[in-house]
Amino acid sequence: MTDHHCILVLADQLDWSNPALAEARPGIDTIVMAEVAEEANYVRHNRHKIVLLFSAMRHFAEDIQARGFSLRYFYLHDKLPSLAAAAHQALRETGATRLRLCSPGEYRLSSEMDAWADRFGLPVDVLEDTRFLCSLAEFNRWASGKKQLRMEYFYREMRKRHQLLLDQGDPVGGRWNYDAENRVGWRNQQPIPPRPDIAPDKMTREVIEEVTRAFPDNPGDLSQFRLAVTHEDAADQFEWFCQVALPSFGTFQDALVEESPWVFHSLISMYLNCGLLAPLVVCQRVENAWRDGHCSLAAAEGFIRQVLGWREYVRGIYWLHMPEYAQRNTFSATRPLPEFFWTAKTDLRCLQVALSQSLDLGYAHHIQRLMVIGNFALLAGLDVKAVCEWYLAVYVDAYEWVELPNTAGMALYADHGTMASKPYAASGKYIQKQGNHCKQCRYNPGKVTGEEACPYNSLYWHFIDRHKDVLKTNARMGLILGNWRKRAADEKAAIVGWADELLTKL
Ligand code: FAD
Ligand code: DLZ
Repeated sequence: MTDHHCILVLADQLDWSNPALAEARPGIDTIVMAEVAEEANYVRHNRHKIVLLFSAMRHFAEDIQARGFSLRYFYLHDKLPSLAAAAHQALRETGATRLRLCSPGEYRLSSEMDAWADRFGLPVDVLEDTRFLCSLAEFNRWASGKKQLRMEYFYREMRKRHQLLLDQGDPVGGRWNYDAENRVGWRNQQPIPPRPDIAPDKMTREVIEEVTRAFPDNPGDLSQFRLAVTHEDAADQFEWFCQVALPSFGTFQDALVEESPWVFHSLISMYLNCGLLAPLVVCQRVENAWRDGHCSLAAAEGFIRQVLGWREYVRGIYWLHMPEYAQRNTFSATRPLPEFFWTAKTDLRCLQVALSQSLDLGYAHHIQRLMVIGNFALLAGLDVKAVCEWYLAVYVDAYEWVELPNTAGMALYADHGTMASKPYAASGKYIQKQGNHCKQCRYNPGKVTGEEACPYNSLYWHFIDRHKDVLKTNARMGLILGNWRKRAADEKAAIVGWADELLTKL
């Protein structure tokens, strides 16, 4: 008799290229999916993320059955506590001789799974996740022997390997990177098109009701839930981006905008990260948009660099350095997370906008995450683990493999430069330059001390002053440290004293 296997599919592995599914045998194997409390509660997840995953799982489950597979689906109300409990129960019910699954995206789960074979008393095959464009072995090979890793060089290799934006092996247009053209600040230059709405279908409406009941204290305003939950709808959303927003994506990639949470961004990270979209497909589609004359090279290259470069790079860094990476804290930052991270009640306009949309929608674009919220956390010396946990909880696209290097590494410089060549610390002037929040704010980005002064300004100098010994080892910080050193002692004392007062009030 043929051996019968159970194939466990996690909520962020919802595609047929999932290696465990690719080998599944209809009529023989049982596919197992489970909505479980442990995964929903390991941080206070945004309800948008829970609805997205549960509804996408239920829609994918329909597809699985339509293709003739047996399915064991555990609903939240079945009250299976954990993925291990669900897998174990499915193995017992079906009498399967083996469990197979694609390796998970978080170290926490991956190390737990090491004990599953003993616990279940049968073989457990954890297959390499082949849904990325760079395998972990390839990344490790690229990283090996290098004193310092930089995304830009990795990205060039990836462009060559996947034949993207190349002209006979050279970068099209003669340059690898058009970032310098993608930093225009927002001054209401053009209308921002409204996003096409996806009305939740019956299945999603049921999930919304269940999640509202089961997670009453989690962030997320579900009356605003408009995410795609199927491959088809995610592809339509991405196509809308390519046709309507992509031409302006590059130019305003770093813009901070009062009127729109999304600006011209693609809004696809949540789909890429759970399997509703595939990274190579979106890169190729964007390259074709450029080749068809639909967008500038700066827009196409800017987009492809994010997906082919940054997304793959952060994953490589995560698995290269875990579990030690999660313990790093360059600046020994331990200040507790202020309550307003969970309420958005702050009179700093840029921070209030970024926090409230993060809590309500589970979305903020890169510059809001990095230069508004992350920058504030860096300057204020907020506890690295607490900040990382907040990011993991709040965003619909957050899984530790991508969240941790971005938050601890890029935003907080807690990894001492593994991700970023210098801390992304900035004063209120940067925020003013990039957008129009300051006009609505009670603070003045031109002032450094006093009740009207933008808090980012004195906090910025406080950060430079308190970490000057660490920062002076970084050549890129030399100019700014020199400027600070040259200032009069009483002026420095006034700025540091004012920032101290602000920090005490936090
Ligand atoms: P776009 O701006 O349209 O970019 C296109 C795509 O590029 C994104 O969908 C994403 O897949 C990819 N991308 C862009 N930048 C990055 C990056 N730095 N790392 C990885 N992929 C990238 N992204 C996540 O997917 N999950 C997270 O948990 C996450 N946490 C972050 C935390 C911090 C502190 C920072 C600074 C960034 C974080 N990012 C994270 C990266 C980035 O902010 C989001 O991918 C992006 O904002 C998602 O919106 P979008 O789809 O509209 O992206
Ligand atoms: C994030 C999440 C949530 C909220 N719920 C589930 C779940 O009920 N079942 C499941 O299989 N996966 C869930 N996930 C995604 C997992 O946490 C994810 O697979 C790991 O974080 C690894 O990336």
